[in-house]
Amino acid sequence: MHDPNCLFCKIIAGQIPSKKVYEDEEIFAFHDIHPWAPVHFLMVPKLHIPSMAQVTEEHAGVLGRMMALAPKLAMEQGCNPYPEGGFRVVVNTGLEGGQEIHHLHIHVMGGPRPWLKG
Ligand code: DGP
Repeated sequence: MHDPNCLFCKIIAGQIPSKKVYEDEEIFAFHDIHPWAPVHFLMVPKLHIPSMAQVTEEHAGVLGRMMALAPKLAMEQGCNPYPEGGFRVVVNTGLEGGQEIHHLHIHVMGGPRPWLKG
């Protein structure tokens, strides 16, 4: 289901360009336009779900697949292996949760941070 007014639906449809990281029948991943970390990409369900607040049991499959895929994509994008390396997974939800784009997305952020080395 596509929301014609949704920025991320337009990115999924290719109507707005993005740097694609991954795509399958249910999931799209692309680089964040304002990265907060050396590696920062977003994973979205192709289904337009506005936020985590609307998630129900019927979405468990796709959300589970997104979480299972995140480590593989993080490594492919340049995150270092656990435990010295790693990444953060963040889902901002609603105004008070810092959400700006109302299409559910997982931020995956990590990568080499020289200031952490002792
Ligand atoms: P959030 O605050 O959780 O809703 O984060 C939205 C993120 O989406 C933010 O980090 C910047 C990113 N973003 C906004 N517009 C675009 C865009 O047009 N293209 C890409 N690639 N990312 C975008």
